[in-house]
This record gives sequence, C-alpha cells and structure tokens, in this order.
Amino acid sequence: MPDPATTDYDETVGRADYDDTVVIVRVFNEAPVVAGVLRELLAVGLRVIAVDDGSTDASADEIDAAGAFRVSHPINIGAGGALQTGIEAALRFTQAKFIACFDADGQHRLVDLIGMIHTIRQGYDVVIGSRFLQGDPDMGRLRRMMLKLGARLTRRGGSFRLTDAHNGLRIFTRAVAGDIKLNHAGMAYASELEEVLTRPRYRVTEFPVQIVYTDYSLAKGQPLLNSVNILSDIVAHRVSARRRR
Ligand SMILES: Nc1nc2c(ncn2[C@@H]2O[C@H](COP(=O)(O)OP(=O)(O)OP(=O)(O)O)[C@@H](O)[C@H]2O)c(=O)[nH]1
Ligand SMILES: [Mg+2]
Repeated sequence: MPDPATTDYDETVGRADYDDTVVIVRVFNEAPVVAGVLRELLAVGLRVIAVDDGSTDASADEIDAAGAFRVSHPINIGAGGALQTGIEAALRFTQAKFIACFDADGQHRLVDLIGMIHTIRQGYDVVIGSRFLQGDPDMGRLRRMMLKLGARLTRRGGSFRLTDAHNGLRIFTRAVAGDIKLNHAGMAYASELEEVLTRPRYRVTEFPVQIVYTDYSLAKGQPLLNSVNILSDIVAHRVSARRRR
C-alpha cells in the first residue's frame, strides 16, 4: 500500500504539471459548493470535465463561472450514467493518460487526489481510495459496518481485495477507461465499476483517503440510508451477475 507521507504533495501543489490527468466531477444540484471544488482543482493545473447531471439549480452556471469544461445531461440520469458520460468525454476530448473521479460536494480532498496521481504514475493501472486503511474513520458505527460488509460482498472474481465498498475517489489509466461500459445508471454502478477495476490483469492498489463530512454534505445526503441502499444494490448486482453466468 502506498504511504501518503512519501508523496511530495506539499512541495508540488501550485507548480506541478498535471497535464497527464483529467478529473471527472459529476454534479447533481450542488450549486452552493461546486464552484469552490472546481476552482481548487483548476488552481493546481488539473484539467476538469464537469458532468452536470440534469441539475435543476444553478449548478451549470456555477460550473461555467469556475471555468471548467461542462457536459450537461438534459435530464437527471444518475451517478453511474454521469460517470459514463464523463469517461466518454475524457476519451474523446482529451489525450490524458490518467482519468480521475472526484465528487462535487466537497467530500473529497485535493491532497488525496494528488497522492493518488503520484501513485498511479509509479506504474499502476488503477488506484482506489479507501477510508479504512489508516484506522477507523470518524463515522457512525452502522454506516461503517455497512461499508465493510459491502466491501466483502463486492469481492468477486477480481484479484484485488478492496477494503472500502463505495469510495468515489478513483484514478485509472486511459486503457482501463476504455474498458468501462456501465449498465447501471444509478448508484448501483459502483459494484459494476469495481468489478471492472479489479480485473486480474490490472495492477491495482488502494490509497488511504479521508471523506470529509461537511455540514453541507450531511444536510444534503442521508448517509445511513445511502449505505443501506448501497448494500442492497451490491446484493442485487451479485444476484443478476450470477444469473448471467
Ligand atoms: N446522488 C446523486 N448524485 C449524483 C447524481 N448525478 C451525479 N451525482 C454526483 O455524484 C457525486 C456523488 O454523489 P453523492 O450523493 O455525494 O454520493 P455519496 O458521496 O456516495 O453519498 P453521501 O455520503 O450522501 O454524500 C456527487 O458529486 C453528485 O453531485 C445523481 O443522480 N444522484
Ligand atoms: Mg457525497
């Protein structure tokens, strides 16, 4: 497992060359925070594709004001559909070697993404964030239990054992991005994606990250209900994958 302490984040932020990476930020009704998140990414020289997933608030205007490249869905499709659009845009409109995913709601930390970029440059195909590599994070016991159980259930076929079921902070190579064809448009996409990202032929590693539970994200989301949904999605996905075999 890479050690975040060995990444030279502090020295490089603000002057590093991140031309090799494009960051996909999916956005659904995040007007109060999205511009701040995008500006932070753009300020260090990262290229950003923001996928506005049919937002009904001022998210599109906020994305434009921040200066990110915007792709918009005319209607809301869901987190998986928005990611697929972002991947296709990244492949079509950029030559980036690496494609990263970063949430619009302020829950991901730039410092973690930078560490993951340094890690994938060392020769990995896929680097996935995990909240559980450095002790137990500050979250409700039930949510923690759900995510860990989810991680166990998701382990199928892949050679790599993930410790975090649903971590949206990920980076993969262009070649891996070309292999991703998500069928689930909603949140159930995550188990489908993990199945692709942990294929035995890929060099995969996890990277320790922190998820920031801001007042904004807590007020917006229903974290516990989400983790119950995630668990039922994973089980449903397992059942349908077994039927297809
Ligand atoms: N929930 C949701 N998010 C979407 C959708 N389309 C795009 N997104 C974006 O996908 C990212 C992840 O969504 P979140 O609802 O924050 O999911 P999460 O971080 O797993 O769950 P929370 O802990 O509740 O924040 C955010 O940047 C959203 O704006 C959608 O249809 N539904
Ligand atoms: Mg979130």
